[in-house]
Amino acid sequence: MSEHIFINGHKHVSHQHESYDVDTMKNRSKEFYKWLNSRRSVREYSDKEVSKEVIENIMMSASTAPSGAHKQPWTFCAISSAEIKSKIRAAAEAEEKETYSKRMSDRWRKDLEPLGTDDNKPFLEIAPWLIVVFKRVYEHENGEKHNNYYVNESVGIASGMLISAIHNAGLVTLTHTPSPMNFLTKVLERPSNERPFLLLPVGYPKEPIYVPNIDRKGLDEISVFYE
Ligand code: IYR
Repeated sequence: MSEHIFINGHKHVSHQHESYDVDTMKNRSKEFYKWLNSRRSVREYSDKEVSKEVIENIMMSASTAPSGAHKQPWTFCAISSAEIKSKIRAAAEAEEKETYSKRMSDRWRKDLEPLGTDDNKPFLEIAPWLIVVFKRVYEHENGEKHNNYYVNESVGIASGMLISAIHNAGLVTLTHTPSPMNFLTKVLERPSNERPFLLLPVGYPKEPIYVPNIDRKGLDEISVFYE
């Protein structure tokens, strides 16, 4: 049995934390940054299969995220069914058609132009898996509704970890945000306490794959030090 103590009557278990010497820490942090910086959003996919076990591991990695009062207010729906993927594609494209033709400002359309996005979303059928992240706004407990805490923050962090886990598995994804997204609640028959948050295709990139030639902001643009 693991070593434990009680704090205010609540069990706390001993935690094994790994620390490093300064040089190792510098090296690890640099290597981790380089590895994360090699991730790119990919819009064109191969239909090559991805094992369900990999998807399960990826979702369990995301679910290690910190969350408000440890409520873990998320549900990850993993879809490989061709029938459901094509329903999602049809509904997403219908919304995106409206978005690109009517809802977007000229400025928004212009900002997206270098990224080459449009209302056509073939990846929703071609990628072997779609993961739809739902946020759980409240829970039902003894017939009562109890709101979860910091739901957007918690699910945003979990989604970031999901994207990193996909990258770690050697797969690619894209944060697709069809708007409005409520069609996903219907297609996936989710309960009323769940709201769609993000849709991520997961798979191998089409080969060869080309991505927009973008730069990421430098340290001086993203940070301020107070020493
Ligand atoms: N949701 C649309 C439009 C879109 C919006 C932004 I901001 C992007 O960075 C990319 C796309 C779509 O998924 O095409």
